[in-house]
Amino acid sequence: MDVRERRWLYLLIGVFLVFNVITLSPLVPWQEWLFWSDPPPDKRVSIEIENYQFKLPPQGIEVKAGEYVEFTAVYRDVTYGFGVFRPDSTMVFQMQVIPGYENRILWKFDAPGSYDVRSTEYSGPQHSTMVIKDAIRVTQ
Ligand SMILES: [Cu+2]
Repeated sequence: MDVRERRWLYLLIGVFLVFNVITLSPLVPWQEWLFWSDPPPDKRVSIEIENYQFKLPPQGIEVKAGEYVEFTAVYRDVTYGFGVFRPDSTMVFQMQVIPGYENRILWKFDAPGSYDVRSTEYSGPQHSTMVIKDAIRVTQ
């Protein structure tokens, strides 16, 4: 390897290391969530799906902005998606849910409002009906 090539290689390795140290560092003031963070959930919400029907908690889903919510989804027949959307149809988050497992996601809502739940994985001919408007209410 040529000396100039070796210098470039070392420079690139240095840039890679510095970039990763900075972006993974807890010293970065805007870094709220660290890769190794494992906060305990403030609230747990169980969701079941079978035969193209979401079974949400009967009392509805009401959470507070800023609290950690653990969504647990158990799907009984095929692979569905669990997606949460804002009223303007932009996605907040989604997870693919494998049937027969307890699929978990931890989320913190930043803004109060009403959120829709949709299946985000094509699951068959009734997939497009899998929408629940205003399924999650996030309060201040
Ligand atoms: Cu679907």
